[in-house]
Amino acid sequence: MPEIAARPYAYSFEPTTTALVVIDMQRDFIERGGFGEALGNDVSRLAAIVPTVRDLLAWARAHRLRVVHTREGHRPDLADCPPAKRLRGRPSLRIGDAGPMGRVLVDGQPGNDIVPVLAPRAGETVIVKPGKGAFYATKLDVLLRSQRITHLILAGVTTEVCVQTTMREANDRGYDCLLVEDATASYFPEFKQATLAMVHAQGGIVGWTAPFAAVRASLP
Ligand code: C5J
Repeated sequence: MPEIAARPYAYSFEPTTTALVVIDMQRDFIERGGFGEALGNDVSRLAAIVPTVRDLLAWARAHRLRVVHTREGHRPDLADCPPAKRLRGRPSLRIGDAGPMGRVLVDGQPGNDIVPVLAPRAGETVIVKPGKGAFYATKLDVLLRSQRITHLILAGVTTEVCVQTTMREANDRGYDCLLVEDATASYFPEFKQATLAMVHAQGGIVGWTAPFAAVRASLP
């Protein structure tokens, strides 16, 4: 069985039962003028991982791993966006408001699209999720189980919010999860580092982490 040189120890996986899950690499978080910037963040930190995520996708496709993309997106009527989410803070744009890339975090709007270079291909799964975790209020678990997926390799943004939440949800559901260290980013570098440490502390309490080079080396 292939092995990835990971922290806290080697991660074994079978390509036929492993999916790459790319979290929320959407324009709203990564491009200027979107929700990420409206919250006061420097989006260049997130844009910096796009080439690595592109290479990770190419690796997964070449080795026929299943590929899942997620987008954080709400219904146009915002019925799936509770006030506890919409009304927090004092951003210049709230979820559902019209911005330079259409309505913020609304499914079907230009800003909700995945950045073009990482666009899903035919046959890949796209999960539109109203929460931070990709398992909450979606069919992700059913889809993965019907495809006999037991292992998840995760990438995307932001490390400590939607990526970490998804990884914890997945681990509680019995999936063995590995987070690709240089294919995930946060607006706060210290939060990213803390999240990586939290994942692989205590013998891998949430899962494993490894750089993309180690992932690629496991299946040349
Ligand atoms: C956030 C995400 N940060 N994809 N979403 O609100 O992490």
